Amino acid sequence: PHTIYLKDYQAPDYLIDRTELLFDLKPNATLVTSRLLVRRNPDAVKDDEAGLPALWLDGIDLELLSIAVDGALLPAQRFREEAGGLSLTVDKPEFLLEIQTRIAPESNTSLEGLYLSNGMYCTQCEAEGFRKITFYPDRPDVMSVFTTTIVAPATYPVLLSNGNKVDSGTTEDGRLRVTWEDPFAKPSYLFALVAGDLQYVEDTFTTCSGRNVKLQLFTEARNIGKCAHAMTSLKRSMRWDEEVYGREYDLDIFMIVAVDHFNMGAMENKGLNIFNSACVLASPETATDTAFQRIEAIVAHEYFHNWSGNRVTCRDWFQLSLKEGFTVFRDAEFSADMNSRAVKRIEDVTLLRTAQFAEDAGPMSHPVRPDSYMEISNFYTLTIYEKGAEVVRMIHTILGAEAFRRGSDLYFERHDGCAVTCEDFVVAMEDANNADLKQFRRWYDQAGTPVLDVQDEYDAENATYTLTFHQHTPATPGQEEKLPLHIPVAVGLLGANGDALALDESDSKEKVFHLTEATQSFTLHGINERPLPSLLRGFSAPVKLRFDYSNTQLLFLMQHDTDAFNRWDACQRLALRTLEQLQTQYRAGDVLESPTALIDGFSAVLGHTELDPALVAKMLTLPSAQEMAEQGSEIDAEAIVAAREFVRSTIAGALKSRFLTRYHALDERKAYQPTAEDIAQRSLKNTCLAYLCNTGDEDALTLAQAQFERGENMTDVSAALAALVEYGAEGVAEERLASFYQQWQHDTQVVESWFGMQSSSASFGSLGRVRQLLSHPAFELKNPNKVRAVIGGFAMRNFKQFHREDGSGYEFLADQVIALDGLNPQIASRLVTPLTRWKKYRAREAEQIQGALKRIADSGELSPDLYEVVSKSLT
Ligand code: DPP
Ligand code: ZN
Repeated sequence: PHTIYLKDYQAPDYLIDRTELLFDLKPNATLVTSRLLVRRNPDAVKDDEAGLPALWLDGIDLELLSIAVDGALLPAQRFREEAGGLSLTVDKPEFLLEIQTRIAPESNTSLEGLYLSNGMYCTQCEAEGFRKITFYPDRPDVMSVFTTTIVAPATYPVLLSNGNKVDSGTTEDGRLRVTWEDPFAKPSYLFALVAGDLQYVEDTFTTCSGRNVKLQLFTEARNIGKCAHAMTSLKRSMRWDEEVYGREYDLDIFMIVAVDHFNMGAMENKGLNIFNSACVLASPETATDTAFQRIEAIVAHEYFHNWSGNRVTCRDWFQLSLKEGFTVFRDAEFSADMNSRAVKRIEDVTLLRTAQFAEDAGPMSHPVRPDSYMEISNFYTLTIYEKGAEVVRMIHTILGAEAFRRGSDLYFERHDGCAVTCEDFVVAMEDANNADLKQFRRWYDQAGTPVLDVQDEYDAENATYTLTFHQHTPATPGQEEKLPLHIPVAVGLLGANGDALALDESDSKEKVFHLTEATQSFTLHGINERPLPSLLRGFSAPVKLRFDYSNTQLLFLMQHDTDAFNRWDACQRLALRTLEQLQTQYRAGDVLESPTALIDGFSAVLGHTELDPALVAKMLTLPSAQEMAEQGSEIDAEAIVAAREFVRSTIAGALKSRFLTRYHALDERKAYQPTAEDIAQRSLKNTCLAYLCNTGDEDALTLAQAQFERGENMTDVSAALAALVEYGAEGVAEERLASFYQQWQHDTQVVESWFGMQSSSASFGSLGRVRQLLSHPAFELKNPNKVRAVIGGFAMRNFKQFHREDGSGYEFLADQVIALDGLNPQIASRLVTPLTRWKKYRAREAEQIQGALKRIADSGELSPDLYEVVSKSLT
C-alpha cells in the first residue's frame, strides 16, 4: 500500500456529465452495464498540447466484459487493466463510454460495493466502494447525474435506487424492471441500490414551501413493527433543519432501508439512506432508551447530510470532516433541542475525552484535515467526526448563533452542487460576517490535544481577578512543532454563597475569553470577593484543562455552578483525582483509603431531587476504566480495575439506603415512552439499581430480579439483567441469560445486545465465556454487529478481562483480527485499536501487546486497512 498526500491533489482530467447504469442482478454473476457521458475537464491541470491525457477509471474485483466508445468496441491496445483500475486512451474531448462488467455480490464479504445481506441486495459506496461495482472515476469531485435501471427476478419485488422512480415494468422473460433517476448531480460514493422482498411503512412530510414528500422505511417483514420511532425522528429532523438552518428537502421521496450486515451505522445516499438495522429499528419491548436516542441522532445525522454532504460535498477525502464534523455538530444540536442539552453535551464530551483524546495521543493521531493516508476507510475516526464537530462548535461560539447562521447560509448558497474544502467552509463563515479566523484555521491542521494550564490571582485591594492561561499541544507523529491555537474559554465566577458574580458593568455572568497566545492573562474588575472560577463552561474547547481545585472547591461547584455541564465536570474531576490516588496506593501495596470526599459529593447529589435525574445519573457514574487509562500517564490495568472496583463498592455500601430511597421513588409504573423526562427517570433509577446490586446484598438482587421479571420495557429489563450478570451468583446469571435468550432468539437486535452484555461484563465475560459465545449458533463472523458485540465488547469494553495478566486477551484479539482481515478489512482494522496504544502501558503489558501486534504483522499479506494501522502502531 502507498501513501496518498493532500499536497498531490489535482482536479480530475475528465468529468462524467451523465451516468446510466443497468443492473441485471444474480447472486454470483450480476451484469453491470454503464453508459457514461465523458467530457474533458476544462479546469484540469494538464494542458492538451501534447495530446489528451489517458482516462483513468478505478475498479477492483471486477470482471471486464467489454468497452465501447461512441458505439464502437475499443481495440485492445487502447486500454490497459492495471492494479486498481483501467486506463483508456480515447483521444477525444467528449464521448460516450459503454462498459460491461460482471461482479459476484454473493461472495463479497467486505460489505463494500454491492453485496447480499440475508438475501437482500444492498450497496455501500462511501468512501471507495463504487469501484467494486463498475469502472468509474471513483472520487468525490466527479459529480454526475445518475439514471439506474435494475432488473431482477420477481422474488425481489422491491427495487430501489436514488432519486425518483421514472419507469417500471416486466421484461420478456418475466423479470421485474425499474428505473430511477436522480436529478441532482452527485459523486459515486452517494450511489445506492437495494433489491429485496421488503415491506415498508409510509408517511408524508409537508415542507416549508408546501411540497409533499413521501417518506418510506423499508425492512424485512419481521421488523415492520419497529419503524415508528425512526419515522418520527425523520420528520422531526426535517422540520428542525428548516427551522434552524433554513434547509428544505429537495426530492419528492425520501427512503430508508434497514440492513443487518453493515460496516457503519448508516449511509446518507441521496434519497435512499441505508441503515444498519441496529441504528434504525426499535420498539419499547426490544430496544433500550439508549438505542432510541441513538436512532433519533443517526436518522437526523444522515438526513442532515442531504445538505451538508450531498448538495455540498467534499472535493477529496482529506476534507471528510467538512461534511462529518459539520453534520455531527448539527445532529448534536438537534439532539440537544429534542432532549436534555446538558446530558447530550456530557455524553459527547465523555466520548471525546475517552476515545478521541486517546486516538490523538496514539500512533494514528491526525489532524481534523489529515494531510496523508494509506487507506481512507481508516480515517472515519473520532478525530474527523467528534473533534471536527468541536471545531465547528468553536466557530459557533466565537461568532455567535446568528452570525454562524449567516455563514452557513452563505456556504450552502455559494457551494450548492459543488465539491469543496474545509477552507471554503471557513471562508464562508468569515465572508458572511467580516470575521477573521486566520489563526483559528490551525485547528484543522494541527493534531493532538492541547493542554490548558490555568492560574488565578485575586487582588482584594483593587477588586481585580486575573486568570492566566498557558496553552501547550504535545508533539504527535510527524508534527513536532505546535503553534498556539485560538481557544475560546467560557468562564463564570462563583461567590462565597454560591451566587454567580457579575463580570462587568453590564452585569453579565459569563464571558468567553479568546486565547490566541501561548501564555495570556485576562483581568476582571469590580470583583469584590475572592471568587471560585467555573472554567471552560459547556466544554467550550476540546482541550485538557488543568486548574488546582481543592476537593472542597470541587464539591462547591458540584452544588452551585449554574453551568450544568461544569457541575458534572467538577464531579468527574473529583472522581478522577480520587481514583488516581487509589491507584497509587494500590501500586504501593498500601491499604486503600475510603473515598470520603466523593461519598459526600454523591450523597449531596442524590439529595438534590430538583436536579434533572439524567444529570444526577451522569454525576453518579464514575469515569470508565478506558477514560482513566487515557487520563493517566502510564497505564497499569490492574491498578485501574482495583481502584475503580474499590470506589464503586465503597460508595454502594456507604450510600445504600439513599440509593434505595431514590430507586423506589423513581420506580413508577407507566406506559413506556421515549421522552426526555421518562428516559431521565429510568436512567437514574437503573443507576441506583446497579449500585444497590454492587453491594451483593440479597435484597438488592431480588429487586433486580423482580424488575427483570416484570418485563415492562427493554430499558428496565436489560438494566436488571446486566446488574444480575455483573453482581449476581454465576449460576443465577447463567439461568437468566438463558431464559432471556429463549425469549428473544428470533430478534437480531436483542440477540446482539445479549452478546454484548456478556462479553463486556467484568465478572462474567471471561475469555473462556467469550470463546463460547463465538461458537454460539447465533454468532456470525460475517456480521459486523455481532463481531462488535462479542469481540469488541470484550476488547473495548471489558477492561478487566481483556487485560488479564497472562496476556491471553491480547493473543485472542490478534487471532480474531487475523481471521477477520480476510473477510472484512474495515472491521479488522477497527477491532485492532486496543492493541495500538501499547506504548502507554507498563513494561509487561506493553511487551505482550506489542508481541500480539507483531504476530498480526507477520501473519501474511494484510489488507491495506489493517496494514496501515498495524505498521503505524509498530513504528
Ligand atoms: N455513513 C457515514 C456517516 O454518515 C459516512 N458518511 O457518517
Ligand atoms: Zn456522517
